Amino acid sequence: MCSEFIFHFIDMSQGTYIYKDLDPKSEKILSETFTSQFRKNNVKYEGFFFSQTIKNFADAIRKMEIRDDDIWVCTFPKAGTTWTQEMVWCLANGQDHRAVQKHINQRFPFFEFSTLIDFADTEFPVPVNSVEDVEKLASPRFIKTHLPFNLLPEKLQNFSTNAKVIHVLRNPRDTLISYYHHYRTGHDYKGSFSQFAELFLKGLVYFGPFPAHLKGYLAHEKNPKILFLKYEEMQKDLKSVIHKTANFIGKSISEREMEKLLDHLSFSSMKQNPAVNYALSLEMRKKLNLISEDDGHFMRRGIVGDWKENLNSELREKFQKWEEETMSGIHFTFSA
Ligand code: PPS
Repeated sequence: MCSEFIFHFIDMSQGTYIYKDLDPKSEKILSETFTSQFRKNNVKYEGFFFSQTIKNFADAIRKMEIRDDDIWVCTFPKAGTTWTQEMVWCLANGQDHRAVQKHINQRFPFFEFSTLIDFADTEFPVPVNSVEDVEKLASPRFIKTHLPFNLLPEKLQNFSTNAKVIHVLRNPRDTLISYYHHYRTGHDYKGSFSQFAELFLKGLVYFGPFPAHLKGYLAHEKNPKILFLKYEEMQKDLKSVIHKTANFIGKSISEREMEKLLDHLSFSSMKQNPAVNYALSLEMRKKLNLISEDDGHFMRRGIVGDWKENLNSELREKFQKWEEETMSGIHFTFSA
């Protein structure tokens, strides 16, 4: 079965939260707006927000063997992960490879998927151990992860193999908007946008806090085994990003292939491509009444600066303060 189906069967019921040191307002938002029988007991683990299920996998993840020909795409959620996965896979395998039509989750699986939700009690056809599944993949492996740097396999963290890591960044304001829609359509979140923004700023969304996630990777900016890309840069000059990425993974691309790839990776093509647009997942969720008929698309707007239309003056102020407080030491800018 196509692993896209993993999202289909998540049901709603009350969960409890054991996140330590949670302020009452956040506790209330979390317990009232973000509940599911598979999401009981969220925790702060090594500084990051997770379902408690992370604890069942963290050791295996830490000790995992890394292969020299692995390619890892590591991102904070909604940074342009799928876009980058498709670019990398096509560069590595060629766009004419017949497997390009397979779902991206099969070609480039989501490593820690099983840490997000507790599948133990379900009868649903979901990957019960996505970590083990990835460990068993044939080489070369293409692996997607949202894990913060300090929770990656140790051999990736210490760069002791020739595996390649590609990290993609997106400005936090657009990330927030995109993540809010993802939570609504994929995580059964029932709260308002402003409540979600509150959780995001406090780092109470999966893989948050955003600044710590960013800093964990940026600390290795000078390491030649890790390539940093920016969503904004991909929007502005995808051709240069493709060249840079091809170079990083040791591939070349002809002008003809480049034209084809640019077309394949355009927002309009990807929005229509069932291998990457997650449309089946959303359709199924609509049929099961988990989300409403008009609830959107995974390939939603695909623009830079969406926040300008979505953050009111109060939230802009909050964001500005938060950015100054949490990211002022970072020399990195999100503009292309
Ligand atoms: S996830 O769930 O973390 O894997 O999501 P991720 O793939 O990182 O991010 C989804 C956002 O990326 C946008 N996207 C694109 N933008 C421009 N061009 C292309 N080809 C493209 N492909 C994906 C997608 O629309 C989501 O952003 P928003 O802002 O929600 O539209």
